[in-house]
Amino acid sequence: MTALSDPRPGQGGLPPVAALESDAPVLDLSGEWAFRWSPTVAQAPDDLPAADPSAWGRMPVPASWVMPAHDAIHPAPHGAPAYTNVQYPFPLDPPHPPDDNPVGDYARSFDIDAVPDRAVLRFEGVEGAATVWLNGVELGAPRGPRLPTSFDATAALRAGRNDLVVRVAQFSAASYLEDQDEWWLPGIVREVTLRSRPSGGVDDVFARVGWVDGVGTLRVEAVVDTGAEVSVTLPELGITAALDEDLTIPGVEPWSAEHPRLYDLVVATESETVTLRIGFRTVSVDDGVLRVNGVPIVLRGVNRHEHHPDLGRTVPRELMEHELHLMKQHNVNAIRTSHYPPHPALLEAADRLGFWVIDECDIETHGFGMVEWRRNPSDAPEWCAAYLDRAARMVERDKNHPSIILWSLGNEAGTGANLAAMADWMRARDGSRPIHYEGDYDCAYVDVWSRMYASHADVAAIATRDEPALDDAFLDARRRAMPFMLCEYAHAMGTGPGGLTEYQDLFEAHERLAGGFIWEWLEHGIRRADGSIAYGGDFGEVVHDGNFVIDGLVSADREPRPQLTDLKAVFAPVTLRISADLRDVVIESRYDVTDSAHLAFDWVVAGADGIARAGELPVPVIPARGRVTVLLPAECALAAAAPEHVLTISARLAADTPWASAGHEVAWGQWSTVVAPRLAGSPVPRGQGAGQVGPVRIDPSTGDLIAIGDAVVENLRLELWRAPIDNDFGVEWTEPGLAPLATRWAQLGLDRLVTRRVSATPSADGMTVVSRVGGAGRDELVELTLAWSTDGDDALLNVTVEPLGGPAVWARVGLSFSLAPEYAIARWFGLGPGPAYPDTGQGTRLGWHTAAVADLPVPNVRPQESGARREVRQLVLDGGAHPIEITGEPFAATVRPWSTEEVAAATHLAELPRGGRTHVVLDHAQYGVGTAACGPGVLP
Ligand code: IPT
Repeated sequence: MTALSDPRPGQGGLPPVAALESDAPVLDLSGEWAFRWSPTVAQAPDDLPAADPSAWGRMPVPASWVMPAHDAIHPAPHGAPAYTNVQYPFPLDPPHPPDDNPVGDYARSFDIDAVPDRAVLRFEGVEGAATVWLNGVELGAPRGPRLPTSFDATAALRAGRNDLVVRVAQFSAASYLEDQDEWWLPGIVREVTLRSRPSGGVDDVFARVGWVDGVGTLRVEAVVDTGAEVSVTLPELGITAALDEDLTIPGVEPWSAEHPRLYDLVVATESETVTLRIGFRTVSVDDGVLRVNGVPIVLRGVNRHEHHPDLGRTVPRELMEHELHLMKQHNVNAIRTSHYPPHPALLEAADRLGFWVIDECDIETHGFGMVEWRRNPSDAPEWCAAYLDRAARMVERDKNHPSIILWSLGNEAGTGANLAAMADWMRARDGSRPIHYEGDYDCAYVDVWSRMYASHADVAAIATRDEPALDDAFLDARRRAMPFMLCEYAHAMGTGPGGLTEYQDLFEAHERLAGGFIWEWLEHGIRRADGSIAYGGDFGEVVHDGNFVIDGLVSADREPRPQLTDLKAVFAPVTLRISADLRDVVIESRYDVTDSAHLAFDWVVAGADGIARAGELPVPVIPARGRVTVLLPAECALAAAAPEHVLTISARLAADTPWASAGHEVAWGQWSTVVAPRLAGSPVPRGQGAGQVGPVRIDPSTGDLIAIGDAVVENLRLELWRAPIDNDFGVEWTEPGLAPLATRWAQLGLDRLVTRRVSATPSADGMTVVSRVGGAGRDELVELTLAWSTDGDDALLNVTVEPLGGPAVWARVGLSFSLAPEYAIARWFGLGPGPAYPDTGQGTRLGWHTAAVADLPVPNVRPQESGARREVRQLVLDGGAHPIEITGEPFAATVRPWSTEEVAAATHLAELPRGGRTHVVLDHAQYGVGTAACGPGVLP
């Protein structure tokens, strides 16, 4: 097994070719295979390929073998997932893997009637170092988990039964190139197929497609077996061409992510027909701006990993299709395939549904950054062939996809000659797509400038080409002439990210800025036998990076998280601004390519009792990047102007699309007259005697709030803390000298405030209670004054919070208390239905909302503060003795079946206690959430 220390590419494979749809027969070998696991290479039986697999366990193919979900069909040990971000889980001793190197042996048999002219055994992706035997003949050794390897299987194949055996060692030299921030999940993770290759068949096609000045261009190159006659046709256009002929095709519609127009291209010989779906488009960098078909584009993107909570690295096609529909529904128009080429089906879907794609090569050596990049493979000659091999296998497989507008060399691999060599090779093979790689800070070998998590201020400077100069004047001038993008920004971990709107405003305002990609689309949780979701460390890993792998816009089960709703609003391709005087609405298009003909507009006026009036809003077709002012119909303006009403104008799909039905809301704008909503006027029983203030009962000696009506209230107190969100544990990139917020709050003792009652003084119509509050051992005291009074019907509470020491940063300024668990329903007028913090909640809207208290917090895999509703003017807590209604100046309400301390103490969702009281926090102010888990903190 010394080959495991070989830094060169895999052995025995055929030259890489495009993934083509052909009429030649294909046998899909997916399904349950025989499987045997050994904890180390040394302990793996030396009996392959002859071993009899009948006594082995079972394992699905494709899937990662370490997943707990396989326990049912493979009860014997089969290893466990391990999560590391930057650090490798083994010492940096390239090119050697460690001795603790688990092995998975796979076997299956299949029958064929006859051996075809030629046969290819194709592995779409094997994670780990594989050796492949067919009928006892060694075919070769694939490397590179997210790239295909094809073997010529003709000689080894026989009519009747065939035996296929694959040994996979989890670690090898190749692992040094696969240090992406994700779980280590070995296995045959993509399909295995046996493909018949007819003599005289079409082995490879490269359709070089462009669209220049309104005219399509096309040149079809092909690799054809034994020089057979080839026909090239575009049936829809009635065009027949020769190979290598440069065609210009007037009148074709261009392809774009907004209008993904595809044409069939048929390449045929006598023995085989392959069909491609091509799109006419040209990508360029002109005047420092990224353009497609001459038009500047804004990437509203997400980073997408391939992960499944039960299968590991394998994502079933229907689920992948569902993900892309979700993205389209949420106004996402771009995907960076972080950090490796995706399953080929994703690119087919991206062409069809319309996404701008950055296809990224399967290379990351991030862990060498922890040792100042010493011995980084990216700059060591013995690794060059592996880098070039991966570049070629990506470009050759994916070269025909119109959705791919940029090739990316990889992620976080430092700098070095091997990356430069990849860029040179890619340019020579396919000069039609600019090259991306974020790690090349000086942009010596890329065509676009890309950064991660840059602050708003940095992006603003770059927008106007005012970035600090590089030392090298030539490189500086070159980089200054490039477009800019954020290949990662806004880390969507836990409660957050904040600051999306401010980034988007910059992207929309400056042509140099080509937009960016949120980190990241998907959480990588793994389901355990008890159904709970695991993160790093939960499988006993010695080194791991905890829950840093749980940072997505959707859960591992693809449930949208609140940040996806917010992102939809921020990414909206049209904006609607209703004038203060209800005269008109200004509608602005952020489409780069298409006009608004596919949209229909309507208006709704709603009040506390539901919809009052609604109608259509005729809007003229708005050209791409255009704007119209539309007068509001009298009926609409009149209804909206009535007291206590909210007007919402929506832009919706006028017709069905492949990803959403007609009526799907794309964007909206609001306008409202509601200042203080009508009180519900529910009668609250009230007692008599000392300490009774309207419906509220206060202990006359201590000043403690005892009850509201018949509802017992416990522990009314000042709250300055929150259960730290993931961002509160991060060091802000913009202020690296500052400790994380969670540390600063703990130093102040905000998580363990101690109260001293100073006075409880009766007043004419109530009582005034003064307390001093502070953290044990600290002198940053706060004086809290609760002045209770009544207007006869209601209890009025005037709260004064005065800091006596300082300065200090607080998570919030609020009051909390708890009620009996029967108070399990919340109704409010304010922003909703989802949560909002000062720098999030762009997707929430003003209105009357209802939710179960249990549904208000976000079910974060690692519990943390979540679920605040903002701009609340009226909150009704219901389900108990009688409704309790709270009104006031707009406040934030956090209502949950746990206390702040209980949320903070839990490390996993299942640890949160059940059946506890209903805890209510009413905030006058809250700290924002920012994105400091990875990136800048909260904007001032
Ligand atoms: C950046 C990585 O590219 C990405 O894979 C992920 O780890 C992300 O951070 C954080 O979740 S690298 C980091 C040093 C900015």
